[in-house]
Amino acid sequence: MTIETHTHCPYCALQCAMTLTPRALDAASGEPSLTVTGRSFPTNRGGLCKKGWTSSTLLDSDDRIRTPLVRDDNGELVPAEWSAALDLLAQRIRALQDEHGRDSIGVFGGGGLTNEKAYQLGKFARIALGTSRIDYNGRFCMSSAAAAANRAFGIDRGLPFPLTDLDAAKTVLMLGSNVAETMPPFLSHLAGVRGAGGLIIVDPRRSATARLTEEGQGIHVAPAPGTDLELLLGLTHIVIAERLFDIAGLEEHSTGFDDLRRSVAAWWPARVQQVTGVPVTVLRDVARRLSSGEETFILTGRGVEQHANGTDTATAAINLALVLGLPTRPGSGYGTLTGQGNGQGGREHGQKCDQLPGYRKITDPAARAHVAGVWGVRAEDLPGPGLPAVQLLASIDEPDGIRALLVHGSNPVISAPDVGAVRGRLARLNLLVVCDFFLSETAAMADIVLPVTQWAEEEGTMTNLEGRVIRRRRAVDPPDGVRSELWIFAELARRLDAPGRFDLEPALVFDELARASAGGVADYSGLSHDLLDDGGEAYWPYPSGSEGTPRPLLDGYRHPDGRARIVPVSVAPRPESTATGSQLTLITGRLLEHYQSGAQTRRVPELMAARGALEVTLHPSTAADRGLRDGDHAVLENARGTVTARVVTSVDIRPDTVFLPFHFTGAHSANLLTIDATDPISAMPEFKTAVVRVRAAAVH
Ligand SMILES: Nc1nc2c(c(=O)[nH]1)N[C@H]1C(S)=C(S)[C@@H](COP(=O)(O)OP(=O)(O)OC[C@H]3O[C@@H](n4cnc5c(=O)[nH]c(N)nc54)[C@H](O)[C@@H]3O)O[C@H]1N2
Ligand SMILES: Nc1nc2c(c(=O)[nH]1)N[C@H]1C(S)=C(S)[C@@H](COP(=O)(O)OP(=O)(O)OC[C@H]3O[C@@H](n4cnc5c(=O)[nH]c(N)nc54)[C@H](O)[C@@H]3O)O[C@H]1N2
Ligand code: SF4
Ligand SMILES: [Mo]
Repeated sequence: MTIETHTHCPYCALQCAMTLTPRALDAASGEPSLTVTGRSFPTNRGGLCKKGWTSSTLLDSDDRIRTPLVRDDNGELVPAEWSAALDLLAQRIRALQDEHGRDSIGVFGGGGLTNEKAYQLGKFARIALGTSRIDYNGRFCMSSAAAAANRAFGIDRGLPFPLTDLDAAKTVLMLGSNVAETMPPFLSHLAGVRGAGGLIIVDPRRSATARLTEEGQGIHVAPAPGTDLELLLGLTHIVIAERLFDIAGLEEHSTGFDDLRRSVAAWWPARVQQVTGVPVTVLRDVARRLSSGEETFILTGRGVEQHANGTDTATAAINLALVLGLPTRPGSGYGTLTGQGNGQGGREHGQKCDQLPGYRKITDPAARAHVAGVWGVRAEDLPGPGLPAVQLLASIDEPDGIRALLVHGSNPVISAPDVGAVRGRLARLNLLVVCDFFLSETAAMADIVLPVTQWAEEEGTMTNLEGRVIRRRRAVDPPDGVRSELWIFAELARRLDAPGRFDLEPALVFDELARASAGGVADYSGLSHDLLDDGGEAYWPYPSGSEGTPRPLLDGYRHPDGRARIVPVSVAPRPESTATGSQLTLITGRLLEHYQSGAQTRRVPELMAARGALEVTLHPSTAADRGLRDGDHAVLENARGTVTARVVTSVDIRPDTVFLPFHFTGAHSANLLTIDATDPISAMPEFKTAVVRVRAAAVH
């Protein structure tokens, strides 16, 4: 009898449902030991993308680390026994704590960790290490959208509605999202709106998603990179000036409209056209479509959020949605598309530097008392807020900064902004520890590397982009020599004489997480592995005794008075002046075949065969000006770094703009060029734009 396991994809937040079926491993053929098939589920409807189809390859990969590695006196990483590696690690942590204090140990988590691991990591940092210095890669991903939603709605659930609500949409405005490459099965939910001619994609590139608007299926709006805030202020100006909205409803459900009206007054259409390059006629057309009163959605992605003004831009999108009444209108909505597999759950359970489980604030005395009670410690012994990711990494060079970093589920040597500087800093740490399945670029720099289980080798839960909590299931035994992260936390906690429990069983950790979250914004207290195994629809908030909440905003906003906050925002100077003369604006993003830093997908032969090397996209005229043709090599440079890439010319990009994906390594890392300036509210880095010069590379 074949035993099938019903689980979900290891990669992105769509968390497509899949079935894993064992097959005899034929070492010679190199075929994976599990076959993957798409499974019917409301989000992916049986579909998977290339990354999902090939995901099981990595379970059997020769590149897997199967024993702890410790750097020896010659600077080489050499295999070690688990007990020896953990003893050494605990001893080195204690020595650094004795000399430099508890905040000298930093922790860097990931939005791909299960809820159980993310929760336990936050607890481990606060009560086993006693450090405030924990943050995670979600700071690079969701922080601006989260900050804007919390401020406006009092709750941050990426999509506050099930994806299937999109099926009946008549108009969808998507800003800075390329779902055709980043979540391909998502497209089934756009079929209806395309049929209605109402898909509006805002992207400076004619991306694969922007091309879905062709042949009367919608509009592609291509503003100058980094001008979405002005665009949104302009659209709001038109909606207000042309009275395309219901003012009584707006004033009943929100506060701050008068300030908003004043703040958009100066963004008349001609001025917006001048700044963004989007014609006045298009602005008016978009504003009127959004105001039709039919099923209408506004969605944002990283293209508008990953800027030093990302929170304000997301806020401007929310303000437009509020003026139009979308968040509380049944059949319509506002949302952001969460990115990493557990990007939603990963931001709720305490790996953020300012947060305790249940999306509680670490500065709130009641939250501290509740969580300390669950953990069995005194509230006064919990550390206070720490530093967000970019500042955490920068603190390595500061006298009272971190001396050690424990990395769980991220590869910042590729994915952090200004990685040239990050690489230097990590090399200056006294102790770098990385838990991973592979020797990622960050693991390769570590003093201690601990090999962990992969997705199909462990139980747990993930919270997808809709706020739906789903089960990750174990389908195969892990290889000898690797351990679960929950086991590593427990073993280290014991060696560090930590208070509190560190359970090994994911179901028990989940039960504790549920208790810790009770009464918080992200309340999971009514959930358990058993309940999820029964296949119910489980959207948080799911307080004990309730049924879950697929559409939390239809019950009213989560501020005490039940009203949304309209926060007027304005345009501020950019961290780096706009490209002038022969300079170009670099924009960065993703390719269908690769996931994030590429630590996983660069190890899948099929994906590498499809996309094996870095390519820079240039407009043909821009290339010609520099004597470049398709297939040539170009050098991109600025004060921070130099990147070489093969040239691909395309009319899908503006002549003043170039595009690089950030999935590649060494001199092909786009983040050698990005700036570490951050948003003042969310601490999100300016990943999406940088000023570069481009020239032909010397002959090869
Ligand atoms: N294949 C693949 N899929 C993924 C991932 C992956 O690495 N690979 N990662 C997952 C994760 S963690 C995330 S966060 C999501 C991200 O998913 P998306 O947000 O869809 O991904 P990006 O490609 O980063 O950015 C989207 C678009 O923003 C555009 N853009 C750049 N600058 C600007 C700008 O100034 N304004 C506007 N309006 N648009 C701009 C880019 O041209 C790009 O097409 O994808 C998830 N899915
Ligand atoms: N220029 C530019 N830079 C960007 C972006 C961009 O658009 N442009 N996007 C940003 C965004 S949105 C994101 S989300 C980040 C992501 O970038 P990273 O944080 O680097 O994410 P990954 O590449 O997914 O790294 C995950 C690492 O952890 C390992 N891993 C996976 N699961 C687990 C687990 O359960 N436990 C442990 N211990 N390890 C695990 C993987 O093998 C991999 O090495 O990149 C950001 N960087
Ligand atoms: S869209 Fe995302 S979840 Fe679905 S198969 Fe692809 S990577 Fe996996
Ligand atoms: Mo992300």
